[in-house]
Amino acid sequence: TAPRTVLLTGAAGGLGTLMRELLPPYGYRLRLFDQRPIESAAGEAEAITAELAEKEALREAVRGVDAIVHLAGISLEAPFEKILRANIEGTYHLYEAAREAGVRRIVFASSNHAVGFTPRPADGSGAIPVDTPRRPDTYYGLSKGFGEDLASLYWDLHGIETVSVRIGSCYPEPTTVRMLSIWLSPADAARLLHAALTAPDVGHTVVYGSSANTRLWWDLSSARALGYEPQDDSEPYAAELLAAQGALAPGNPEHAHLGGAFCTDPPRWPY
Ligand code: NAI
Ligand code: 15L
Repeated sequence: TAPRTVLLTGAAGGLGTLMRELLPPYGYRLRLFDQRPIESAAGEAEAITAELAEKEALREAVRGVDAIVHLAGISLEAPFEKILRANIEGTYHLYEAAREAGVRRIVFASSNHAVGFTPRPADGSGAIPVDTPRRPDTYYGLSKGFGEDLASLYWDLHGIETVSVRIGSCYPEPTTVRMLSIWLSPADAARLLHAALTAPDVGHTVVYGSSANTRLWWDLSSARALGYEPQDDSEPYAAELLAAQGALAPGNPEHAHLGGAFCTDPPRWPY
């Protein structure tokens, strides 16, 4: 049975806004948390405006929820001190609040950038396994590896279950050639979060988060084992993106790794 009330952190962000639309049809009532002020809509529980550093607000936010979807944090590269505060300390404060309140299940928005320096495999090979060694491409990616290890610790020590989802690129449409391989459609994101919230006995499970893309670079089997059945594929966008941008060039450092241009100094977005 689906958890009823779910705390959605990062609810004001891009993914949070999409999930506010797409998760309630699965039966969830969302409590919203973000440092940016937002108002809860009809059918949603309250919206809490606070930073992850505010422990009292976090305690209030987790009280009585059945599960947490943790999206809040800095979502691109930033100075280490900012990543430390928002993503590393912030995720720690969230897990501590969850432990104190007895919350049993968290879905953590990890990222492909936790393993971003992994060499780019052949399109469609699905070659990158979920237990590939961590190769963060940024302080941002490093913070996602920290979050995965924190989730592992809180499972082993405190019995709090987490699904860490290494999200590819979740936007309404893929906008780059790289995204053809790692795109997660918003509808598939909701399917995957629902599976991660409801699958039994996940302990700490790491999955990649993408649609069933023809050009997929990684292995979706641990996600499918949760009951996730992706319905979308980026391929209908391929011809137009390839015509406009060209194929990924092996000799180009922005194209050589899973993390794309996060792997250059300075990191670039979006390619
Ligand atoms: P976003 O930047 O649009 O949203 C993040 C939200 O978190 C913002 O509304 C921001 O105000 C809030 N936030 C940041 N620091 C906070 C703090 N210290 N306390 C409270 N709230 C804070 O990012 P997006 O794209 O919605 O991503 C959501 C999550 O998913 C992030 O953790 C990101 O790293 C992860 N992710 C997203 C991907 C994507 O394709 N959108 C890909 C891989 C990972
Ligand atoms: C991420 O982790 C970012 O949060 C998102 O904005 C995209 O840049 C995505 O990775 C990506 O790799 O395309």
